[in-house]
Amino acid sequence: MFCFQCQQTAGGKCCVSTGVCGKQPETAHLQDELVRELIGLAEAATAAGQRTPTADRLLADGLFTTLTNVNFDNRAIAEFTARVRAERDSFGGAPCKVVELWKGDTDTVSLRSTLLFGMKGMAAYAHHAMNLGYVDDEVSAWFYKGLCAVNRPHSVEEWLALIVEFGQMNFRCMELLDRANTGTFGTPQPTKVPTDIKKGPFIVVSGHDLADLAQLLEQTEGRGINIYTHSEMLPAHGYPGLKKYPQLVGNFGTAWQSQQREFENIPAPILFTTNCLMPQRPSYRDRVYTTSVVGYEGLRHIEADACGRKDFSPLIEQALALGGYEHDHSMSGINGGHMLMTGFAHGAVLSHAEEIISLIKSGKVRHIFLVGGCDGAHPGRNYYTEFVKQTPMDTLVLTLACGKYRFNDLDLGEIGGLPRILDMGQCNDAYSAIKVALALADAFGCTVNDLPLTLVLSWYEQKAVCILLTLLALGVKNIYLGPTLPAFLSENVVKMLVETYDLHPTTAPEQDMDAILGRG
Ligand code: FSO
Ligand code: SF4
Repeated sequence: MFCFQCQQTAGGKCCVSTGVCGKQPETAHLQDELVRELIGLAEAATAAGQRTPTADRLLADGLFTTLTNVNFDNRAIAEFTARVRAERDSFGGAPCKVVELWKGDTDTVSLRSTLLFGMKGMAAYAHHAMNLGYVDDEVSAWFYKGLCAVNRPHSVEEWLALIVEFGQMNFRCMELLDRANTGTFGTPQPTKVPTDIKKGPFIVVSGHDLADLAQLLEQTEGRGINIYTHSEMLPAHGYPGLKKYPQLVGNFGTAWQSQQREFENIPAPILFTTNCLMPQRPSYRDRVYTTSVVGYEGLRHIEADACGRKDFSPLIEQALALGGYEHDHSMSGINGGHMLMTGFAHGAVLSHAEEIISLIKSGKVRHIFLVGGCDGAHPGRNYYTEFVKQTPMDTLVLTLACGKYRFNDLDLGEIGGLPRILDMGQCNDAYSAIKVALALADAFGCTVNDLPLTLVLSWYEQKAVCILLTLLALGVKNIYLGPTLPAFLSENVVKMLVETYDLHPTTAPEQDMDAILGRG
C-alpha cells in the first residue's frame, strides 16, 4: 500500500505496511482501485459529452468513501467500485488508461495529489448538500473536470492554475452546503450545550451529516431516548430546526481521536454519519452503527431507501435495551461539567458586525484569530491549546471544526458582551469565517490581508486540504499551518506556497504569537 493523504501518515512520510488510521493494505488497494474507476467514469462521460445524475452522485460519494477514517469495509468498497464500473460502461467506449497516481516526478505527484485530496474534501461537502436536496451544477461538473485533470500531464503552472480554480470551486461548494444547512434548519443561534449525560437511554451521533441527525431526531420523538452529539456534530445544537427537538440534550466527549477511550463501556449506541471512525474496542463494538459512505467490517450499516429515508429502529431498540446510565453521569476528565458554546456562524457573528467594528476601531479588540481545523493525536497539537491560552484579553478567537476541543472548555471571558471564543461550526463553516472576514474587509475598506486577523489552522484529513486551497485561491496570505506540513507537498511546492502566500509552518506558540502581534 501507499498512502500519504493525512497528517498522521507513518513517519511523516507515508503508510506502506498498514495505516496509522487502521487501514489495511487490502483496503488501501481497493480504495485506489475505486479512485481509478472514478477517473475512468469521468473520462468516459467527458468523451461522450454527457453527464448523468447517477454519475454525479457516484463521483462525489466515491471520492468521499476514500477519505481518511471513512470506510474500512472491503466488501462495501468493492461493491461501490462495481457500480462505478457499470455506470462507466453505460457511456460506451473503451476503458481509458489511468495514470499511476503515486508514481512519477516528485513535484508532479505532489501537485496531482494536492488536487485529488482537495477533491476528496469537496466531495464530502457536495455529498452533505445533496443529502439535503441541494445541488450546484458547476460543482458537480468540476468533479469530472478535476478527475480528468488528475489523469493528464500538465506543466507546474498548469497544475497550479487547476489547484486555484479548484479552490474557488470549493468555496462555491461550501457556500452551497451553507445554503443547504441554513435553508433546511435555519440560521444557527448561539447556544449553550451541556456535556454531562443524563440517566436513561441515549444515542450518540458523530460526524457531520445534519440530515441524518434530523431523521434520527424525528424517529426518537416521544421514545424516552436522549440524543447527544459527538465531535463535529456539536454545532448541530445551534440550528433552530434541530434544537427544537427536546431530546437533543447535549454533547458527548471531545474530538474524534479520543473515541476509543471515551466510548469504552458506553451503555448506548453510536451512529457514525461520516468520518472520523476509528477501529473499535470490544467493549463497545456491538454498539457502533455506520450509515451512508461510512463503513467498517462487522459493524451494522443503516441503508437509505430510494427516497433517502433511513430506518434507525435498530439503534432505537438497542438504546432502550442498554438503558443508558443509571444516574446522571459526569464526563469528568473529558470536558465534564462544562457548558460548551456553539452557533456563532456568519449569521450570528454578523448580527454583531457593528459592535465588532466599533470594538476594533476603539482599540478594545486589537486582533482576531481564527484558530481551528481538525484535531488528531499528534503530540504537537497542544500548540493550539497553548496558543489560545496566550491570546491577549483584547483579542477575539474564532474557531471551527473538531480542533476546537483543544480549547473550547477554557473560560476566556468576554469583550463588550461577546464571548472571546466564538465557535463558528463544522469545518465546512470555514465558509462563515470567510464571509465574516470579507464583511469586515468591506467595512474597513481594505482587503482581508490588511485586517487585524490571523488564521492559525490545524489540519488532519482532506477536508482541511480543500479549505486551505480555498483560502489560498481567495488570496488569503500569512496563514499559520500545523502541526506538521502535509507529507504530499514536495519541497518545491512548499517553497512556492511560502513565497507566494507567506504560508508559515507553526513553530512555538509564543514565537508565533510574537510574530503575529509584532512583539519582541
Ligand atoms: Fe474533524 Fe474528522 Fe471536520 Fe475532519 S471530525 S477531522 S477536517 O473529519 O472534518 O474537523
Ligand atoms: Fe496513513 Fe492517513 Fe492514509 Fe490512514 S489515511 S493510511 S493514516 S496516510
